[in-house]
Amino acid sequence: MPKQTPEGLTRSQPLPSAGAFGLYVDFDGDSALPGASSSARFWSRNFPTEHGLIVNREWGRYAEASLALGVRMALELGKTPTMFGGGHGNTYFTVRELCREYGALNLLHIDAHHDRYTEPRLCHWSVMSRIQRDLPVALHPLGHRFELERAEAVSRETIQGAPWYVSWDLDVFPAPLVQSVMHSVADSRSSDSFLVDFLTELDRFEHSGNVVGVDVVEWDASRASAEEQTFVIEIVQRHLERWVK
Ligand SMILES: [Mn+2]
Repeated sequence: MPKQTPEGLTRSQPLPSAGAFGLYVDFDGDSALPGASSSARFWSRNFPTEHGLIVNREWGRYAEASLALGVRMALELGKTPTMFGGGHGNTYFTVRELCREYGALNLLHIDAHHDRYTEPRLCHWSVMSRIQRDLPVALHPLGHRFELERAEAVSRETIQGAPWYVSWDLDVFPAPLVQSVMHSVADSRSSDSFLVDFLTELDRFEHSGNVVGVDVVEWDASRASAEEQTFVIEIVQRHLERWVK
């Protein structure tokens, strides 16, 4: 077990979670994250699901439509679309499709970056602005700490009765916990106290049975050390088990 891993964060069984529909994204969109292509294999190996879809970069401009298709396939099977890998811009397409289904969403946005710059129209650093402008979504930031003064304003108001979507950018973790990201953001706390605070904050957002979509994005598994890979698997699994029934 990695030394940074706090007590109690142990791996039980890998997914499949019976309720998850895996969208394994071999498509980093605009994030230019080196090695994102091998991350799809990493995710599908470590988080296998009974039903799922690998979204290949060869699909080019159809990749985005295929994300919406994957969400639709998940809904038809009564499962929770769970997107692994790729750039954060892809979140726009899963969230948009889920809004069509549920009318509105509360979105828990876990990230070191706010992703609420207003330009360009849609990329991995403007995706949450775009979502907020186009879609009936309330954003709930968690872990944001980079250039907050440049973030488009957000309403923390929860949309009553709307289900939740969890979007988890793995660069929320400072090095040395997670380093294989495009733009790591330092944190003044030690790794241990960051984790304690982070897990406490995350625990405040428990909406059992009410999470209708999840993504885990912006990480290059192929560059990560074995220790970092283990950390990511354990912490992601621990929370997917709660969110995806
Ligand atoms: Mn992000």
